[in-house]
Amino acid sequence: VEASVPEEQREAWKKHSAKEFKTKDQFEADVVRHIETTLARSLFNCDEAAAYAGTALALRDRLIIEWNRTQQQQTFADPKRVYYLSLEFLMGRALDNAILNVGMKDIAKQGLEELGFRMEDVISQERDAALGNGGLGRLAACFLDSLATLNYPAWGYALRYRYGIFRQEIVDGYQVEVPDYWLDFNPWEFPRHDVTVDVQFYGGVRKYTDDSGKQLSVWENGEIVTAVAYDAPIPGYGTRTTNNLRLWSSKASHGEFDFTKFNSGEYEASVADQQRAETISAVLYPNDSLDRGKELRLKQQYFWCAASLFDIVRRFKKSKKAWKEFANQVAIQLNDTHPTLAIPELMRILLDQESLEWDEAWSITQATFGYTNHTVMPEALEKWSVPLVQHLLPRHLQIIYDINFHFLQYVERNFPKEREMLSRVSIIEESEPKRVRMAFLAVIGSHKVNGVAELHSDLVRTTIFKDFVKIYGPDKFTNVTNGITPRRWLHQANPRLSALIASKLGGHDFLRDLNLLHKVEAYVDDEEFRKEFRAIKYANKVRLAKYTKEVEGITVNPSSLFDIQVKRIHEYKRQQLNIFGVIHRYLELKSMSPEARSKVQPRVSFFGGKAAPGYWMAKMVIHLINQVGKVVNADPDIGDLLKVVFLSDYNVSKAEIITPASDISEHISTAGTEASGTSNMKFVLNGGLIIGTCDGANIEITREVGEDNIFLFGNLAEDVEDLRHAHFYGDSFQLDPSLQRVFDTIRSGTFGDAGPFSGLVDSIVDHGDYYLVSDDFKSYVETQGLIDEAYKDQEAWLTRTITAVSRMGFFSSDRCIDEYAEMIWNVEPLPPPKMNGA
Ligand code: NBG
Repeated sequence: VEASVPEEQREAWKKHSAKEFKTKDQFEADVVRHIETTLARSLFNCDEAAAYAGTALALRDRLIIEWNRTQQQQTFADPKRVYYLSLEFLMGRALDNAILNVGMKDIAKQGLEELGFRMEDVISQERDAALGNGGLGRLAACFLDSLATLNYPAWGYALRYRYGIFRQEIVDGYQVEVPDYWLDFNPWEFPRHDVTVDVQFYGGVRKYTDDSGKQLSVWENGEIVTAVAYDAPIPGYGTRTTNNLRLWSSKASHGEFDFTKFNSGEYEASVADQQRAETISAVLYPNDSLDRGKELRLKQQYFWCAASLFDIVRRFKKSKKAWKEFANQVAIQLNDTHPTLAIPELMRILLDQESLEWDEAWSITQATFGYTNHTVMPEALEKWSVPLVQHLLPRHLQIIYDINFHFLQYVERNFPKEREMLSRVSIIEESEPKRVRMAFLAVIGSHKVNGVAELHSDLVRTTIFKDFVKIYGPDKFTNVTNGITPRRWLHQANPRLSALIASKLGGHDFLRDLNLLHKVEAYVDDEEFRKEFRAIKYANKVRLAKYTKEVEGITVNPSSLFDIQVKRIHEYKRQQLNIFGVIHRYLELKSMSPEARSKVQPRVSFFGGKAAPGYWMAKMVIHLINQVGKVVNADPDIGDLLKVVFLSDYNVSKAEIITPASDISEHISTAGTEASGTSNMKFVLNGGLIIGTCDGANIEITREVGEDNIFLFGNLAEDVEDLRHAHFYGDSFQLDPSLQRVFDTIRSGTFGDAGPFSGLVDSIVDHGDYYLVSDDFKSYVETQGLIDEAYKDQEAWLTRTITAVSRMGFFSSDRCIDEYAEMIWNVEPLPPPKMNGA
């Protein structure tokens, strides 16, 4: 690697090279310098926002030093790197995490105090980087944290959406979407105006013969949009390794506006191109587990894949290695099917630009990619219409057809007696119009395919990719159960619990090796430990109660049982089952004698989550929750016995307040529909128990914590198909009387105009109850009853929660990353960079 500064001048560079703050004084000096110079403010006009900005910039300086060194180190060592392609990274706030990961928590806290600010207030000034919908995007964020912490040379690639996921406001009990202007101030990104890639759309394909007589194709005469890189540092915990997240932003290829058009008076046309180009990276599609097949979305996917692959190939080519080395240097993980176009794009580069033969290009491609599937639900599996792909990406469509041709030939040769299999596994669905099945393309173009929890991976093998298991053999398909980073989801969200554990385990090593938590079990009978554990849970509930009062205006009693369901609103996640259960509870309370009521366990039912803007049913669930809350919370008969709270605008930073405050959290999807879930792990790790179905990672959580420490209910995945069938073809559809009573109450107008709720009720009563709410209602309600009883024995409850926490070591995302590294990527950690004087 060549240095740009000659040997003789390097001394001066070394002498003045940027230094990181080490002491409280130096930290304060950096904060004040940034406030006074970078922000042009002073101690006379420094509000909390300015204090946040100054602190963030001081921390950022430190991160940059480590980041530069890490990148230099990686360039010199040139190890195999991992590239994690994800359209979503739900990062949340960065400052708190950065302070923690560089080990400066105490210094920053004291330093800020000396400057007149409270750390919590400063931290809460930051806007979430909300570049994701839900679990899939948050998983990607946890993975980045683990990759850096474990010193893997890894980059994330995504889009720099100008607007993150919308902000949710609740108006008259309905969800209203408001734009999220998260980029107004973002100190965590670095525009790299020198790192750009021109990406082509439309145009046509020309065939030609080169000098050696070889037939080649070239894609040309398309429209060019430029991708500009924005980089964000990702610090590992307790290590100098600071990895990179590269976000692409789109702009017109000819710059701000077209002067020729401007000069000839076409003012609007001159900026129109710019606007059209910028639209590509403008918005994150707010659909969770639903494919809408929109052209702009396909544009986004290709824009991001093309820019990222160009960048990856450019980096590889610098090393001057032969192409056959590519897959020894590069592992690309496809986070769901969103980046599947990277497969034909790599083929295009290898065939059309590097003139490789098909077979060699294909074996490099397959060896490079791994694909993670995150759902088996048909409505979420992406399929792009062939005419759309033809129009936007004509060369890629040819390549996809060629891939399919080779693949089907292989299948035909190996399974000559199974001709019907050909149409089942073809990448092209013979529909009207024809469609490209992206999941099939991802399977065919990757060397490994994984699901995200054991049950899910089994379903992947036995349902959607059954034929492919037969074709490729079982080894291509594997499982990596999801995990969460304990840095954010224990230490940051629940500092007091983290401190308590550290006090017993002799330090914070468990944050790097979560299996050490098993040692906590030895304290399950230790009175002093129990007392503090209980006090922490109570304090976290008080914190959520305070938040609920301040933000939602609802008073809740922190001594009540806190029952929480926060996640995207979706019929398969069954918030409707929960709210019907709440209505049932309300009706039971109303019909009780005062004497009976006095024995009831008081409870607060918290809900939170966004509905996709076009998802009517999900929006009506939100409305019903709010309407029920209005009635129940104001009912003088009920008082503290039941409160219903909808926490608006659920996001990562709110999850950090909500998660540690649960007694019970709900993970109650129809069996077989929730691939894994990750919030289930977060709640248990923070000392809450679960009510859940036998679905996703709930099953492995049960295996780890023990059946006594979780509340399972409901039908099993293997029975779902029969139950659905029976709804349609069985004798008459019998509703449980208590569910019937819930529906009668809704229809009677008890919770306001029943009109909006008719769809919800009808989907169960008249339209086959696809999500089996009626089948699971009774066991759900009974299990909630068991929870009420169990909670009354506070000592036994405490024992269960402590035991469960101590057994959660398996669910660290560090474990996931080591599994991916070994089974799928074949990459090794690289020792962290050495720092000046370190
Ligand atoms: C989601 C699943 C969750 C899972 C996350 C992360 C999609 C398509 N899938 O159950 O619904 O935890 O992925 O794997 O968003």
